[in-house]
Amino acid sequence: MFENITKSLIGAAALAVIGVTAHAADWRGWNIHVDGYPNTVAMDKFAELLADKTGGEITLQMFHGGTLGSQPDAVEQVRAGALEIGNFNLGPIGPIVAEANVVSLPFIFKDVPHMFRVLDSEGGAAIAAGMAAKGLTPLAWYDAGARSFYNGEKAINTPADVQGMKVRVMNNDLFTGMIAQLGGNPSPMAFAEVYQALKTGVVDGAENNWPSYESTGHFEVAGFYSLSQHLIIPECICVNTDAFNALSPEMQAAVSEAAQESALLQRELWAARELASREAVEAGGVVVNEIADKAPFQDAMGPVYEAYFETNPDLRPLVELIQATE
Ligand code: BDP
Repeated sequence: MFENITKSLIGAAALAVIGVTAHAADWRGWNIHVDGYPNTVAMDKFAELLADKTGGEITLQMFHGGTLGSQPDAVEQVRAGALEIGNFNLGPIGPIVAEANVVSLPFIFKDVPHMFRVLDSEGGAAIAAGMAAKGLTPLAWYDAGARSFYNGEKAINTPADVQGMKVRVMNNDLFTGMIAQLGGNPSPMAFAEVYQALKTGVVDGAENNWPSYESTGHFEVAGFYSLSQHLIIPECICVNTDAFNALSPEMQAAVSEAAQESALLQRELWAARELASREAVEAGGVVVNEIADKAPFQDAMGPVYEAYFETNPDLRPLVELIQATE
């Protein structure tokens, strides 16, 4: 028996040694969303494709539901290499990467196809380079639709309706500025805390896309959804820059390919989930309000843009490039 144990220990040690040499990496990944959410399914697919395309040399263990911490914390963990992979919204990355913050300027994109055209061109390359330089290399872009306002009290039709309202936003000065310009009181808060905050009246409202409004149950406690569509922000599969740069060119190509394929799947799932989530919340009694004239919301954003240009004078051409992109 002792001999058997010794043998198997030696076997395990030998395997471990082989494992170290055969394995390029064992990665860990962060995602904030619940099971069945498009991003969750697509990140699991990414893990599967990664193993396939690298012949098992790179494995990825995904941690969903934000179990490894809030998004701003996870962004720092990936930058520091404590985690290798994250599915991040570019909103919370903006405070770290000035170039990436352009996508968080309210109403910068006409619609989601416009956003992807920008990401696939020179503008996207500038954003990606800025991110890589700060430790977050984007491998592919996910769709996160458009974000709109919701609350438990009333439909929002004009900026005056936001007056005095306490509105939860993601962590980014552009978003606090946006709410302040509409006359509301911005409240930056972690995603996981928003449900309770809405329920207990710590905040009056929040803003998000259809799938997150539905999957979090926010619609149960904030039943007026008004289609302001003020933010269209992409998401990334991001990898720690050093971990990616340490790979051979072949491995890097395999990782990128896996991410691209995952993104194609995510975008397909996203389109279906947007419709399904809207239907589900409507069936749950949500009042959906189309805003007839969004111009007053857009016009109110002048000072948000000016503040951005003041801090980042060199990024004005990038903003203009995006606005000029058809
Ligand atoms: C969702 C994003 C997620 C954000 C969340 C939020 O997919 O990354 O953390 O919004 O509002 O739409 O915090």
